Amino acid sequence: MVEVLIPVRLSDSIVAEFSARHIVHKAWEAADEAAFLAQIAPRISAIATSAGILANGAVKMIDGPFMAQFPNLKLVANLGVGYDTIDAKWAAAHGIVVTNTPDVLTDETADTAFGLVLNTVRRFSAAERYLRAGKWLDAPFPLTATLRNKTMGILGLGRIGKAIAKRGEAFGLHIAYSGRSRQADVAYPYFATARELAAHCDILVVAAPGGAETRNIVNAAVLEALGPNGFLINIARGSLIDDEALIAALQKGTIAGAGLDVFVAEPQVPAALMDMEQVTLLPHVGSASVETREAMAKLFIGNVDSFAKTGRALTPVPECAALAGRQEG
Ligand code: 8YV
Repeated sequence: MVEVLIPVRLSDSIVAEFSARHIVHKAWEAADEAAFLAQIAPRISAIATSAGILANGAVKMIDGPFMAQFPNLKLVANLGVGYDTIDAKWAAAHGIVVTNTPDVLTDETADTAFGLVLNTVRRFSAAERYLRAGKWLDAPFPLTATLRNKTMGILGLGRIGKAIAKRGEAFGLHIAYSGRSRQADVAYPYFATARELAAHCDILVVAAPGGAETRNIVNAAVLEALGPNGFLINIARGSLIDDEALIAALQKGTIAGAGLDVFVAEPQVPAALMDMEQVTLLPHVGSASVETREAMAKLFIGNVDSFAKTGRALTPVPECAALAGRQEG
């Protein structure tokens, strides 16, 4: 049993699971968060969090100053594979292991990405709106673009990127990729920059981690390179795309369309995107099936349980892998 701080509102079932085995402190319920944290700080050895949105619309950042409040903190467990709200480098440098929930959501998220690809290129949502509005009675829905003979460029060929590529291959798409470095065991053509990849492909799928390194990596120049027949799909984080540039590109026809599951200030979605027929918008549902969210919750809680029992976490993030290996078993 450990004392766990939960800074953001998590589902009742997850909080109940934690409470059954640990002492849980629900920071989101405190009227005065600072006073609440000051009172319990020395007792906290684990934080269980997610890229959760607070009541005021802000995202809870687990950064150095936040973690530094807890002198005995050893673990920050994240519900989700993306941990851009946690400063993992700072944590590793201060003996704190960060964990995430990889693998269990890979296929679900890749399915969602591919659903967005199909939906955006073939305009299925727009076609359904057309039918429901009774317009089919007047005329057939306009012909759309196709996936035939197209190239899908994947920006960020990690676990999820590779699963998207596999789906693309099954649909007969050519695959290319860009990322921090060329991968020795991958035969797809590699492009060193997002711009070069965009110039080479018809459908640019963003699947790289969020954070400072990738902020606005898809900018006006990348969209220009993608071109008037190109589609942009984002399944990663809103922060990777320069929103203003994207809206301008869609308005001017610099690109053909976009499929977006994530947004910079979600759940807020830029008003300009809302009325665009060439855009598919999803409310961050990449991993949101019952089974996958259960598997994520199990691994999330499992990391805290394992740490409490053995001193070792199950799935430390790469920044903390060496540190996790040195933890007392
Ligand atoms: C979740 C995600 O929506 O895993 C991620 O990084 O973005 C999603 O699976 C998020 O973690 C909130 O639970």
